[in-house]
Amino acid sequence: MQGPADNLIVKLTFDSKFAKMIEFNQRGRVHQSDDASRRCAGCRIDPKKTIDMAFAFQPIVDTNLGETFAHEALVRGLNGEPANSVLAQVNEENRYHFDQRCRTLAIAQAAALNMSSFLSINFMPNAVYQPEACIRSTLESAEKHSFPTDRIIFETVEGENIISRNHLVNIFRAYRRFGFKTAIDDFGAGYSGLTLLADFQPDFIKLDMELVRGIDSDSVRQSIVRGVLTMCRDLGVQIIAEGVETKEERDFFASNGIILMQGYFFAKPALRAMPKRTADWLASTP
Ligand SMILES: [Ca+2]
Repeated sequence: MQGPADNLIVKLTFDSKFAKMIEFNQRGRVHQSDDASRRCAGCRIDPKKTIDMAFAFQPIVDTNLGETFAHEALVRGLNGEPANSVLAQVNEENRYHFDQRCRTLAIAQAAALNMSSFLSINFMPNAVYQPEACIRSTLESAEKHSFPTDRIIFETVEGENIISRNHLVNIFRAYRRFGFKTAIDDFGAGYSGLTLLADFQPDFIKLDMELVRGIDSDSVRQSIVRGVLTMCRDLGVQIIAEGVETKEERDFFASNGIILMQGYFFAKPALRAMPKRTADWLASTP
């Protein structure tokens, strides 16, 4: 015998601006249920305490236009303490709630700043149990704060702790279906590499700063990055060079057709604020 939950399937509908998740049964639309039996592992974990946090925003610059393409939301303590002081408090008990709260708070703070660029949010793949279920609070926050979901980028690194690459690829695919943009972070470093790209082609890859640093005088790095650029053009993936700190690094990427850049050369992250353009940034504006 089937109960109401047995007939429940999740469908996605999209209005003009915001993705909305609506649950249907065979007779039509039903209210979203908070029935504990249908909640997955993450929702059932009761965090011992909420971690205090705020966000700093750092621009990703479109160097062709001289404009801010996106702001990456970087977690900080309430008074701007470094990310590590916050991340050190994350454990098995609170990881799901921390990841969820990172998303909703980043969206709320970006909306409060009237951010009109893309918003790039870092997420933890091992805090996502079921992509479709675990995205609900993100969608609700976007709607509540009138922040369009098609202006949100989800970036992550393929960490050593994730359950499996298939899990991460499934998350990315689900997020793409929801209309979000996707990015592989720290591309070229450690676990974030070619085989992940072979399984999923995101909208962006963020070149790890170890490949960026001093590239203007390093022929090996230049060769690697040119190869990545050729590959990404074939795959329709856009490159973001992160950790750009000097004019020479900026000039190398610009002359090789890499338009999107992030780093201290343009602006440092600003706590609860969108950084103003630096003199270097203005000087490199066309
Ligand atoms: Ca990142």
